[in-house]
Amino acid sequence: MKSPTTIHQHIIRASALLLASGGTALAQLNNWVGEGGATITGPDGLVYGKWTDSANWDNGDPFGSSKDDRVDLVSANGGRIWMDQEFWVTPYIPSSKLGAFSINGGTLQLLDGVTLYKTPRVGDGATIANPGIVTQTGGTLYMNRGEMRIGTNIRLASYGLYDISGGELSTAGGLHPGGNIVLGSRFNQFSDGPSRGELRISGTAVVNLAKPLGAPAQSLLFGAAHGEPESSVLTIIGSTATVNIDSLSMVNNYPDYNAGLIHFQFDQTGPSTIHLARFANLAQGVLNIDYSGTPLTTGACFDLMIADQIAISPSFTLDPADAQDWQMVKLGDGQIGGQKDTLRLVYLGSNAAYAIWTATHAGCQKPDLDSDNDGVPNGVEFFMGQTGSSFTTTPSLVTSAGITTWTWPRDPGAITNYKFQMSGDLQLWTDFNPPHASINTSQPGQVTFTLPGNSPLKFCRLVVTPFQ
Ligand SMILES: [Ca+2]
Repeated sequence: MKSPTTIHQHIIRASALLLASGGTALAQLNNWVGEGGATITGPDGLVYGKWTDSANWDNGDPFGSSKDDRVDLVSANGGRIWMDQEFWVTPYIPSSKLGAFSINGGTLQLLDGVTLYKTPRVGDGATIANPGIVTQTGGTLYMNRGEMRIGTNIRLASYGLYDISGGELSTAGGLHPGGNIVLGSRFNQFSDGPSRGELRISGTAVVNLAKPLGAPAQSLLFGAAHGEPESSVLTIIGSTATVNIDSLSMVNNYPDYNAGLIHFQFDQTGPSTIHLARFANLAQGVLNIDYSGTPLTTGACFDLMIADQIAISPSFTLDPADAQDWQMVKLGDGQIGGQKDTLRLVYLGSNAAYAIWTATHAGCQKPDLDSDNDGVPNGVEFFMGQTGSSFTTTPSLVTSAGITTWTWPRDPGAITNYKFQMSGDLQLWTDFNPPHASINTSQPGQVTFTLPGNSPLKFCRLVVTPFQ
């Protein structure tokens, strides 16, 4: 008998963030505090018109009573406006600076907080019925040193939304790079009742949050919250936004509260991945997934975050309803300065064990592919308990006392269907399905196939099908 070949086949349907540098930039910052003219020329060499320049506003009265202000790209000053007042978008305060606010073009540079770390606020003291909302469809809003609070609860109730579907929200550029954003408050829990602070990113939006120059050390923080609907929320919709965040922290000092919600809504084109220059600390909070695309197969993956370091605590969890279909997998060494870490979402489908295996070891590939190009399909490597990232040696036939056997290592935890097949011509195959007298599974870590003696069949193979 010709020695059978060891065909082992699986058959399946079968930016660098821009930071001001050193003392030179800070000296420039200080110079801006006292500016009171109608225009200033920034260190970027560009001229900014002061925000009271009525030509820059749709109603010419940003302090007025319309509470519906809008900044557009205008010819004057190249469409650039700087603001030396506090930027409060909330209908709560009778003498409020702004109500609902939209930016559709041009550049709005917030200057407050240069030395005092003042706080641009969205929705402070507002309610669901009368929220504070910033809508950005274009243009650029440069935050600055200081802290933008969306839905802060210094007042009893708060309801704030920064909804950006186009243009750029940045703490990384402009005149004063280096602020931070808080959803809710980092000092207080959300009060009972419908309080909410949300940063919603969709469309072609670009969000660039740089490393803060002052405290706190994270560029995006989630305040203590109770979860939907009273929560601190980051929503990422679709796959076409750009999200670059230096650092993100979901942790608070209130054990009875979570640290908010990250909400991804996407279809088969995937989510916009959050890229973090430094770290994501996911100590508390909830990950909520809304998938609305075409049906997925076991092991389909989506990368939600890529960072220098991602830390996930057990108290950061998938929404219970999502956990039936999805699981989080973290890749990387978890070290600052090491390889990048990835927070990956994997669709469990009909075989959660294979899904997690391929998300971890095989680039989310299907079982019939060969992620490490060593000739052993992913499904077989999964069966063997291999990592799929190094050359895998497959077993040879052993003949003893006239009996030929083929023994495969098997991961007892690798739930999968398998069978042996033999053929005389590599065309027609005869199945040997377990349980079968020729297949010995008495050892949990291996499977031995005893080839039939005096068989005209010359070839054999192992077929692994983790899912149909
Ligand atoms: Ca392989």
